Amino acid sequence: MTSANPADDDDTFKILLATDIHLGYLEKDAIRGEDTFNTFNEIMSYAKQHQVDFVLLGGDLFHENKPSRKSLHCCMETLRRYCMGDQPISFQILSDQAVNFGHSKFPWVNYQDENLNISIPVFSVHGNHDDPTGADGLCALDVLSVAGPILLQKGSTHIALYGIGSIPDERLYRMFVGNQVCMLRPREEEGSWFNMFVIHQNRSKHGATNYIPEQFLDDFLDLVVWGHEHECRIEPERNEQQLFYVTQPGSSVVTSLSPGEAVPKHVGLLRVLHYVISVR
Ligand SMILES: [Mn+2]
Repeated sequence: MTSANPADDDDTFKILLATDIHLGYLEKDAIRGEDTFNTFNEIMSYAKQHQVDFVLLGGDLFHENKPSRKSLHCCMETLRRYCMGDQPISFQILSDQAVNFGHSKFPWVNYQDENLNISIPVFSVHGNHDDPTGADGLCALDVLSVAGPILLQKGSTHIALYGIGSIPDERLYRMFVGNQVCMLRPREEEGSWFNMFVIHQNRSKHGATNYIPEQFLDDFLDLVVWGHEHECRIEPERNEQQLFYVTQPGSSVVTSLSPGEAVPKHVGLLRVLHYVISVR
C-alpha cells in the first residue's frame, strides 16, 4: 500500500501512539472477552496501514503482571502479523544501545537482530499493571537517570526519546521534590533534538502527592506522552508554564465505569518533522 500523504517524507517520523491496551482484561467474560485482543489487533493494523516508523506505547500493554497464556499468545500473534516483514526500517538509533538496553539479555534493538525480520518496531515503558516487581522497580528509574534517552534519526529529524516506567506516585513525587530525577540530554547539539517523554503515572490529582504535576517535568521537553490515565485526550494540550505539549491517548478499551472512560477512544498518528533554526 502506498501512502499518498505529502507529509510523509524521508525526514518525517511517523509514530503510532497508544497506551493502556490492558490485554486480557475481562478475558473470561463471554461477551467482552475478546475486546482487548481485537482492539490491539485493530491498533496494530493501523500501524501497518499507515506505514509508521514505529509504535510508541505508554505502558500497561497487559492487564496482569503475569498474563495468561491466551493473552501472551494473542499479543505475539498480533505482533507477528503486523510488525514482522521485509519493509525496511528507515530511521537510525544514534545512542549507545548497550546502555539503552543494558538490562536486556539482548542489548540491542530487535530489528537489528539478524535472526528477526522486524518491519515496525514497538517501544514502550512498563505500566503499573505490567511492572517488574520488587527491587526491579528501581532499575526502571536507574535506566532513566543513567542511560539517558534513546536517540533516533530519520533524515534531518532527530528525536530524543525519554521514558520512565511506572513507579508508585508518592515515591516518584518525593524523588522529583528531592531533585533525584535527572534527565540527561545529548551533548551534541542540544537544541537539535525533538524531545519526547513517555510517562505512566497519575496525571490528575488523587491526593496531595499521589500524582505527578506536569510542572515537575523538564521544560526542555517538546511532547509528553501520558499513559495510565484512561480518558482519551489525544489532542496535544499545551502547558503554558513549561511550554511543552501533553498528549494522553487513554486506554483503548473501557476498564471502569467513569465519565472519563465514556468519551470516544482514539489512538494517535504523530508526525515529527523537526526544523532547527540556528542563530549564529
Ligand atoms: Mn496504568
